[in-house]
Amino acid sequence: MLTLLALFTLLTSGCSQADKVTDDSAPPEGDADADSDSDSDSDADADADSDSDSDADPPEAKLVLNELVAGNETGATDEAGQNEDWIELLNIGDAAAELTGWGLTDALGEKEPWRFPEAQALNPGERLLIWADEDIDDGPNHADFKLSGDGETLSLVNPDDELIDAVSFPALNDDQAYARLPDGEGAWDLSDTPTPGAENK
Ligand SMILES: [Ca+2]
Ligand SMILES: [Ca+2]
Ligand SMILES: [Ca+2]
Ligand SMILES: [Ca+2]
Repeated sequence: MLTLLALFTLLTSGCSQADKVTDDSAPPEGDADADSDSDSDSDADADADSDSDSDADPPEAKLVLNELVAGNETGATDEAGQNEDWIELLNIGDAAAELTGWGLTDALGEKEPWRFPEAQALNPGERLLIWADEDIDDGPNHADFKLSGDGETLSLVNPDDELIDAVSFPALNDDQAYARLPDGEGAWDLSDTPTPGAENK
């Protein structure tokens, strides 16, 4: 009985010593925890900062070229009922884009870009179709150039003539589109499903 008690005491003290050892080693761990806590705190702060930064950033418009068709045979028709080449613009930013003074060209640096003739804005997520038909009298959004089915380079410039976006498209079949996939942010690729004024697919 005594032996058992002694053993029990020994075990108990052993346990409590082990606990103590753990407890003793706990402070550094605690420090490490405190460090990692403060790290994660600073991470959280950094996250919060970047969040608040993005919150603090003024909303910005971001216009991109999003899709084009260079040989429209059976697709969308313009105000004159004609199948024409078209270019789709998309605002992937979080503020409205004022288009006054912006321009499109298929001959950057060689001739003055075609300018959007009327004050118009593009809200976030909104699209605008520009007809590339040289029929500037068909309506406001008719560029003074066409798109070559053999491929060429289309450029979007801002009012300061800074290049904002450009795409060099390959030879396209009739009614074949060249489009950002996924819509808005993706790389350009061929598409047999033109989506004028709608999300690319
Ligand atoms: Ca064409
Ligand atoms: Ca036309
Ligand atoms: Ca052209
Ligand atoms: Ca589209």
